[in-house]
Amino acid sequence: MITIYSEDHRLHHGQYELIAGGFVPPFENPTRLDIIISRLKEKNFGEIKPPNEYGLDPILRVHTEDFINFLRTAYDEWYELHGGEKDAMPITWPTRHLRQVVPKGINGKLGYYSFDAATPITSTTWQAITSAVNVALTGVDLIKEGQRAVFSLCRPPGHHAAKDLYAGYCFFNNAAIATQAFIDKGAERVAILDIDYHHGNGTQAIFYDRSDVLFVSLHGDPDQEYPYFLGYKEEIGTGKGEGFNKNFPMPWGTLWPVYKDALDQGIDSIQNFKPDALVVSTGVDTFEKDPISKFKLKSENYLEMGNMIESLSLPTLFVMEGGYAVDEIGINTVNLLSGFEEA
Ligand code: Q9C
Ligand code: ZN
Repeated sequence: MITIYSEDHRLHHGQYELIAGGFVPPFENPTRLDIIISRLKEKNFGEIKPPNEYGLDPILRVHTEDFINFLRTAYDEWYELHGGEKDAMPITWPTRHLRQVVPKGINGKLGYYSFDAATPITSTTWQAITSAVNVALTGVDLIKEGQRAVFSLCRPPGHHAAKDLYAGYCFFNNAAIATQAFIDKGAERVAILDIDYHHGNGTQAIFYDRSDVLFVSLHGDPDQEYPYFLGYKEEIGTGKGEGFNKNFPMPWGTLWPVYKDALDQGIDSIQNFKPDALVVSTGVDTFEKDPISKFKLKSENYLEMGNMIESLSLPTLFVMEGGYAVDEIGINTVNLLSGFEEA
């Protein structure tokens, strides 16, 4: 399987995220991809290629122009107000009983366009997030050219980002942009299987009223787990999209047998949808030793997971999302891809 990868991911490296009442160095950091790349090489997994350049047009198919412009200029506006010592971070959000206005100043805009304080914007975040999109889109093109499967190894991740909202370490929704690109290049239907530990709230929101994209997500129950305010079972889509959104929330402590049963059901619904392509939002934060997550999957379970995904016999684009147990992130990610290849 070909991997698409750009060193530009390093340009997003925040100083802090807020977690459990304190600021700590971000769990989402460049080391994650270093470990995955070294495992891919160790296993001789396949060619590693740089991305092509696609510009902003494919991003505009998913995100709003004002949001894109905000992300492009946010750090400079922050710098003007606060100087360069700290990364740009919101601390106030337009929740209930407040207005959804776009304030002119950067502090207000950071709150308007985000929903957490885990997602710092640095002076070079923009270069990293546009390169991550290029990594995802290059995967789409390789599949259009006939590859059965491609691994788009991007960071920062994307599935928490909605059309005009960032958070959860995510800015542009790489998987959603890739999905829309498949459709714009001729696919009638595309399925997204989101196996990151956290609910893909951004991806769900982007495609919620659409019947040409089936979104299936397996994740920690939002009653307990981030992002808390989306990802419940009863969210099935709206309007024409009714029936094309499927959530499988599972409790803390979930082990492989329960997870596998949900994955079987998710795979069945993808099969019935008869898509032209599959995008896998690939998180390995379901791993038992993940430092911020509470499922209990083991390294060998990812082999079986890849095997099960392959059984759909679909052109498949793996787009990297989360996974923070850096010691095993390479083993688990490459197990997933090997399970697919060796099926
Ligand atoms: N205790 C991804 O995996 N912090 N994002 C949650 C909950 C944010 C995870 C804290 C987690 C975001 C792509
Ligand atoms: Zn996650």
